[in-house]
Amino acid sequence: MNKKVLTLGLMLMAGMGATAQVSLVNPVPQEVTAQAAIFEAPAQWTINADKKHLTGYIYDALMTASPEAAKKADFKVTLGVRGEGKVSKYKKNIPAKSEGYFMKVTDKEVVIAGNDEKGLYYGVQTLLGMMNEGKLEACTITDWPDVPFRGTVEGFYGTPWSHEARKSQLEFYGRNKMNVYIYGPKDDPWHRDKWREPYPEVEASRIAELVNVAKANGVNFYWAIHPGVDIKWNDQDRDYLMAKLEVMYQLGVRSFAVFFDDIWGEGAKADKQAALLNYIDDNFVQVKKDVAPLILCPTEYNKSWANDEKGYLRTLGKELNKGIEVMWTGNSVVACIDKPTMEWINERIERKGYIWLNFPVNDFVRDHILMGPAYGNGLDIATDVSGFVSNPMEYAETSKISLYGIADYCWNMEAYDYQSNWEKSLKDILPSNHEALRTFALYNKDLGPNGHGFRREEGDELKDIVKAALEGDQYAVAMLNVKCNELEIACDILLNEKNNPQLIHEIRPWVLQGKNIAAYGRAVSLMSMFAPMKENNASTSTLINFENLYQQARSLQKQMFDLENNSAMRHPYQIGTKVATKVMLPTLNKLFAQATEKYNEIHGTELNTTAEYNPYKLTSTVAQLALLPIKLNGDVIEITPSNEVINWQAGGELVLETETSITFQGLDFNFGVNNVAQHFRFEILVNGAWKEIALMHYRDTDPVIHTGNELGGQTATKLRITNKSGVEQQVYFKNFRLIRR
Ligand code: LOG
Repeated sequence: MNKKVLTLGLMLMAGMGATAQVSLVNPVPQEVTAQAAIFEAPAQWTINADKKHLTGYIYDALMTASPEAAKKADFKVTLGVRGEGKVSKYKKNIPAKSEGYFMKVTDKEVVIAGNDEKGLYYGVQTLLGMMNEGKLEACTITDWPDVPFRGTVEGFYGTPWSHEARKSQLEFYGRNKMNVYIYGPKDDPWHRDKWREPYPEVEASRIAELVNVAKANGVNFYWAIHPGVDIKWNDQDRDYLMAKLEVMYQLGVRSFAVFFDDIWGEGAKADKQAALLNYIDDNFVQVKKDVAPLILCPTEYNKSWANDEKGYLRTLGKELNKGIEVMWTGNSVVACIDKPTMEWINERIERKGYIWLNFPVNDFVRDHILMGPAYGNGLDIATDVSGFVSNPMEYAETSKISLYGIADYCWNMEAYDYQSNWEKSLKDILPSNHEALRTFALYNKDLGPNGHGFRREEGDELKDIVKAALEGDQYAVAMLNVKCNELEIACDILLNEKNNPQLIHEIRPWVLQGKNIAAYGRAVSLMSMFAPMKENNASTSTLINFENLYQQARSLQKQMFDLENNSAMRHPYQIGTKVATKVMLPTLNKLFAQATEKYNEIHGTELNTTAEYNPYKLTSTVAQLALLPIKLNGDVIEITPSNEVINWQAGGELVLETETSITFQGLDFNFGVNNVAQHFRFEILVNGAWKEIALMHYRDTDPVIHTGNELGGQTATKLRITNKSGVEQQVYFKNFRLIRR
């Protein structure tokens, strides 16, 4: 008996919306012929397939449509892989492409014919995606992926994803036809700092489980090791590394990566890295036979850090065994990828680069959450890359918005339409309230100023209203008021949304800030309407008059500030909970100032017109430090940390300036390196003259740098830190805290 019948329990959902069913599928299939005939998905199906397809992950995926089986059904679902009798009729229709499939849907039957097993699996996913609303559409589909390896690298700094989050990701990748998940969270100790040690039992069993969940979703689970911080190029460390890989192999892992990013010194040598990788390839990958080609993340992983004279990349290109993949983040750490990017790197590494896209990762802008579309990568690079993976946020569920786009982009690049993909993604992630999610996400796309200079569009749809409102058009001001009302409605709906609790948990701090901004916007737009009026209705019984609205707006400015600095709410490493920073909030701040000025003019009052205020300014001749934002947390002035290695040139300086002089209480900062204080000079500007203050470490083993008692009580307007060593210093910029009195 190779027939099985299965019931589809999706009838309840029938009748929703008239969207063409094929258009629900993500990624967008390559070739579709649809007859525009939409019909109810039948309740029961007979499966017509070779026996081997009646168990296993493909069959299980199909069964997720309905766990119930029925005895009889006229509707037939034929499944098969090229070469099997059941699909021999369709031999010519099957695309000769890895992971490709042909599919036919009529009101009598469905045929899915894969070019290989994975193709069959993806055909099933297309069927499930199409049926999402209980209907099917008559069509034929010929489909295959453009990029052979597509997925994610969990490669960010910060809290690693939870076990539950990872399982949910893997399921999401299967549904969206991504086939790679690289496990490499920077803050998993056994990935980086304790790379020589095996995982403790609980962690080990979780990895073993993830390997299985990955398999069940057609995903390759790669485990990455990050030994570069302290590796010695000797046999002992090589053996440690091989032993660790073996332990991981025993847990079921069959795909491996070795990362050398964000390090310097001994570990960063190209010839040594190549020799190690080749050794692993020759003595592990090739010997085991069931292990995927190795992936290397190099130390010079982007063009801005590549030193052509020293030839690091060309050494890798020449010396690394041919099958080994080399990762690349583009022209800089955070960059979009285009044709020239790929031509530049591919020539040097003598193979196609494997893209590590640093989007939507937010570990360098932890005050922002990124909910915008994935756009800006060239649509013509499918044949120039060997793989394409995205580094997401530590907010796994929220990252799915952008990942939905990455999946589509990698599968069918030329047809990728990021806007329509984004609209679809919101429905996929929160079907019950996607409009509220969309409204909120509109204000959470840009990253704000950041050390990598990477920005995103946000608020383009507001540009006309904003321009008119700032020119005094009252209708436009009223429209801004409406937009703020919508934002508030969206935030309130989301706070009480029950269908995706993980998503709501992740975005909650920003939703609360969104409510503040919405209320602020309503107050400011009314201020703008009331300001030109001669009468200040203060004497009437209503509270709605300019001065009360002004007080309300002031209060909301403070509430926003308080929320930003609320230690229960903000990220422990970086102050701030920023929403709508690109267009809406700056516009409201300008309107606030305009309206208050106008009111002062008419009424002779002296209300403070400054809406947002940062009395601190950072400048630096060290390029990587120049753009780091400054935050004030009570009496603590902090410079936002950077994750990368800072190449601090000889004589390079960092200057912090304050608008009015401040009296210091203390200062400490951490460059992540022991005994490095001796290479830096710290000075403060007192009465127009620089005054040096000694720096020290409390212990040889503690990288934190302190200033001792000398600084306390001094008053200055500027401070600067200079590399006085005469040579470039490589340091981290882990934190910087100045405490004022
Ligand atoms: C790290 C990565 C981090 C990302 C964004 C790579 C290859 N490495 O600057 O772990 O999440 O940038 O901050 C990186 O991108 N270093």
